[in-house]
Amino acid sequence: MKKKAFITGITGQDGAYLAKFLLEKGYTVYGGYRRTSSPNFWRLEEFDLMKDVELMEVDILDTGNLIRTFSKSEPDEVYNLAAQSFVAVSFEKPVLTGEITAIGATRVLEAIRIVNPKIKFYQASSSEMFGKAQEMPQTEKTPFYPRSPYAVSKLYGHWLTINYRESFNIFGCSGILFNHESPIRGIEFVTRKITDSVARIRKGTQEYFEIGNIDAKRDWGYAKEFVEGMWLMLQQQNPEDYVLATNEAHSVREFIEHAFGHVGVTIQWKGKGPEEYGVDAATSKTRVKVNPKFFRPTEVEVLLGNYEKATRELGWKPRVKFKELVEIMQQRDIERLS
Ligand code: NAP
Ligand code: F7E
Repeated sequence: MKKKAFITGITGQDGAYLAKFLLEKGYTVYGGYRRTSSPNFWRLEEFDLMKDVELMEVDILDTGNLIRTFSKSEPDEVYNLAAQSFVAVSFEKPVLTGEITAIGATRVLEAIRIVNPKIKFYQASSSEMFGKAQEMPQTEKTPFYPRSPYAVSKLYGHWLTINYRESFNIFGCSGILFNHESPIRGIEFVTRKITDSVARIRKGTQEYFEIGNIDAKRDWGYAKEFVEGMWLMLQQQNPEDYVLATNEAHSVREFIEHAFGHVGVTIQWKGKGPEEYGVDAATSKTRVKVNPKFFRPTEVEVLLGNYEKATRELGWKPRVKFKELVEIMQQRDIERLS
């Protein structure tokens, strides 16, 4: 019998990669999308998955909707990827972020508990839960210190997954995933914002772009590899939580330098703090400007993940590291414009 998986958040970055991965494993894949006035399937189209994924309209704000959806699709595994996932927006929409990202996970777990508590459950937890990091690098045992309404909401979903595992014996795993990026990353996240802007500057259709805190450091991995880790967690004997990361931290500044480096431009930094800007060393044209409007009320300065447990127990490890990731993303954005 073919295994069946249900993915909430099918229209997002990880939804597309996970759907592709599970289809290749021979799963029947159901994808939950929320109703919007215009279709939002560009990632599934880019991966040519529209004909293979069984799309079902489901909103994680609505428990009854989830119950009916799981009753109809009868999944063996549910991957809860749906979230209001943009940290910056969570400061402006904390209630909505909580409804979707925290209580949304509760609704999905409740639907599983009611429809079939044997369904295996993956919760998309986040390195943002470490926030003001209490140790370097961070492991599954590092104390949490969330720094945004998004991170607080993810922490709620994280602990609820553990609670449903302990209270109701639900096979629930939390993947504490560090930033993972790809050519289909949302354009508002810093990596894709940079590679898209650099491609436009190269083409001559954009002069410069504006950026926030360029000294923030992240542990950036490749989304295509991280979705395999999600699946591996649900194939184990016992449900547990795992960190997926690359164990390398790089700054936004370095990301900008490498992205421009890929198109043959050397960036020279001038000025300080909110006045800082980057010029093309060959032409002296300004290509990047810091704009404090992109600063966050509370920042996560540096995240660095230790993925030893995932390697030991799942056999998972990242292959694509920082420089290759920047190149993959930059190259795709150049191709998109040509
Ligand atoms: P993403 O691209 O922002 O995708 C989020 C998905 O959630 C989209 O499909 C979105 O639908 C959907 N969604 C939002 N509100 C919904 C609702 N009320 N009902 C149903 N669906 C809803 O995020 P991602 O990068 O793929 O990340 C996947 C998950 O992993 C998220 O939970 C994220 O918080 C978490 N995570 C991501 C990272 C990372 O670095 N990418 C790291 C750790 C954890 P629309 O397309 O309609 O907006
Ligand atoms: O910011 C800084 C910003 O928005 C990264 C989500 O997938 O990963 C993601 O959250 C860093 C921050 O991602 C700009 O201040 C500077 O320090 O790309 P980001 P994020 O906040 O790390 C985690 C693991 C998730 O779980 C989330 O769902 O870059 N930064 N200048 C900027 N960030 C943005 N977006 N735009 C800027 O102009």
